[in-house]
Amino acid sequence: GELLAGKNIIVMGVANDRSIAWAIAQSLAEQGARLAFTYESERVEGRVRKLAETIPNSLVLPCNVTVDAEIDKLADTLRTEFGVLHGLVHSIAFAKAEDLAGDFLSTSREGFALAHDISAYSLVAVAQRLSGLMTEGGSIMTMTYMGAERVMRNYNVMGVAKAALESSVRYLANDLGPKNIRVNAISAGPIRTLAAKGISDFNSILKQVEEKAPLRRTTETAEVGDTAMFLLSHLSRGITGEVIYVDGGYNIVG
Ligand code: 0WD
Repeated sequence: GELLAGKNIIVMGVANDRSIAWAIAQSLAEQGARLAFTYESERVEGRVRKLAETIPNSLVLPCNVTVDAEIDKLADTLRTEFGVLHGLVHSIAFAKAEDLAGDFLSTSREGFALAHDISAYSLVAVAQRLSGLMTEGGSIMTMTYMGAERVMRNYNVMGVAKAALESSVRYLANDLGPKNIRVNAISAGPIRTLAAKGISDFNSILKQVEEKAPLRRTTETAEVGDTAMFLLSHLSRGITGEVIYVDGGYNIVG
């Protein structure tokens, strides 16, 4: 069956075919959703367009989440093209490479602000402008990591930004619940993507998961995609303000 037939969903954060957002898009398209993709800049536009071409009837729109005017324009375009919006996938994060290695202690004011702007505030900024299009209720989801809750080597400022993101999920869920708009996060196990390239010593992180996670293997993007599909569908209608782990159970062990 098609769990998302007639649903219009925006997917933010596809950079290439390894992006978690791309796996999410495929799970959503399989269930009949109509998709709009956004890209950060011309740097990734070509790749996003090429991928989107494989999904019939999808849209591709610019949106650098650090620029309010671009989010405003996105909202206008979606109002024209979709009318009603049912879902929003936020799969965006960024920190300077120098802030993803060594000590957290040495984080600069600027690096801290940048990581929080792109990785946490952007969820608030897009929810603020796009939730108004969710006139039939809706589901918003974002991507987080266990480094929000526990100290993980090299994750540093991104862990602090993810903590802000997870807390933002709860406050947004409370604000938007009366409109039947749900807000949740998936906390994924480590996956080798472009963003992961920024984390030093990522290989040893993957190896630890293979050894210790109850499922004894690392997380695949398709597994995240299917959980995201569940969160965007009516099957999850009782769930909001939650962080759901898709990590092979790693978070429950040592
Ligand atoms: O192990 C992992 N890969 C995990 C990732 C484990 C748990 C969570 N996550 C999270 C990430 O923190 C992020 O929030 O999942 C989300 C998606 O990350 P990804 O799929 O691993 O990485 P990637 O394919 O690089 O997508 C993130 C994209 C950016 O990619 P690049 O690498 O080009 O910076 O976020 C987008 C951009 O496309 N992005 C922006 N989009 C709009 N405006 C901006 C911006 N200013 N900055 C980055």
